[in-house]
Amino acid sequence: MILRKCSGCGAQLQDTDPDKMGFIPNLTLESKYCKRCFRLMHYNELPKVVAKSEDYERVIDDVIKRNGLIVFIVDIFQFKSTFNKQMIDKIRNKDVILVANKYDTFPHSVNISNIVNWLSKECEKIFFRVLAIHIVSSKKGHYIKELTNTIDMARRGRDVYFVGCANVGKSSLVNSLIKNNTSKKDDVISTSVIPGTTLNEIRIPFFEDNKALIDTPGLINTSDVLEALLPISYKKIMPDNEMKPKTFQITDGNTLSFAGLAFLSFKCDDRLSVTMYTSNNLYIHRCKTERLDDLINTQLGKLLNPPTIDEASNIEYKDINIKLDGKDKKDIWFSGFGFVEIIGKCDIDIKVIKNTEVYVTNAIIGSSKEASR
Ligand SMILES: Nc1nc2c(ncn2[C@@H]2O[C@H](COP(=O)(O)OP(=O)(O)OP(=O)(O)O)[C@@H](O)[C@H]2O)c(=O)[nH]1
Ligand SMILES: [Mg+2]
Repeated sequence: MILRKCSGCGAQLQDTDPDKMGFIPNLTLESKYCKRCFRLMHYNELPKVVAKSEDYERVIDDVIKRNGLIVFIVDIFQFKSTFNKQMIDKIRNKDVILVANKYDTFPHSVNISNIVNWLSKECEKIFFRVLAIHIVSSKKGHYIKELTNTIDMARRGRDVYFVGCANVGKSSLVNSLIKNNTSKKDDVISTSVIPGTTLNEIRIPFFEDNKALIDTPGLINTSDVLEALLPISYKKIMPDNEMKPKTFQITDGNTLSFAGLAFLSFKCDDRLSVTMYTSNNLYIHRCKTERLDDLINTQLGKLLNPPTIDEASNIEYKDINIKLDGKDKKDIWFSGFGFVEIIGKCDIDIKVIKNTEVYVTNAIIGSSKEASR
């Protein structure tokens, strides 16, 4: 029996069961990728077999027993839902570099040091001590060199483990580090929009002392709007280039919606400035609150898409209320599809797809519009 792991997803290669992970029709000593990863890489076919919570738990529990440097990756666009407390508690006592990935999705005018300060305050709030904070784009290669230098300094003869929630870009980051530091031009590890693409630990010898970059399966976030939708909608929701924020002057009785994912109905005495940060592919709608029920009844799955008509039939919403005192600029984050920056005192009734976590923070973008790249 040949014991080999797929270089794309880490699953044990096997040629007996096409429905199980790691399947390849003819397993030989030269086999590198399972059929799933081969089809993903060459035909962009989305994976049907995905990692489960047990895969993440098994690997992370093993990783924390080892003496490695941890690179903890969050998605800057989904900071609040991917800065996961459960995971942080596991890695608290390790040497950790915090990496906020997908910087290319943020407006280019945002000052990078303001974001680093904001991230460092979020770490302080929960007493999470990290060696360094980096902001990168794995996709565009932004600031990968700076991260490589920090890893080199902090590693001290150890392996480097890449951990984080599913879909934050762990595998993309490992690919980017390899491409930036070797002659390789193509991705080594499989990546996709489907949470749970990496199935097992993947060890890639990388350093001169034969130590490795080690990719791991992500923690699947069940409080994410993606859980309520089908892959057809993922690409509309996940920004793939620089977000173009949309600012509205809002008065009492106005509603703003992120397609059919969330509806924010404002009550306020004075005019508010509201800026929506989300994928450019997501339709933003403004209407009078009194028209909202009618709009949802007639347009959900049509103008208000995602959800698609098929998805809409299974979707449930929840209602929440948020009051802002208007003293500071605030962000309201929606796990999966972005955030809204609000300046002004208001009371907001929010109708949002049930799986979505909603968080309020001080504004991440801050007041500076100074260009930094
Ligand atoms: N815009 C943008 N997209 C990115 C970036 N990095 C990763 N992505 C995309 O995010 C999605 C998830 O990337 P992966 O690298 O598969 O994420 P992962 O953390 O390894 O996910 P799992 O293996 O499921 O845990 C893919 O569609 C990537 O193309 C980035 O820097 N910018
Ligand atoms: Mg992965």
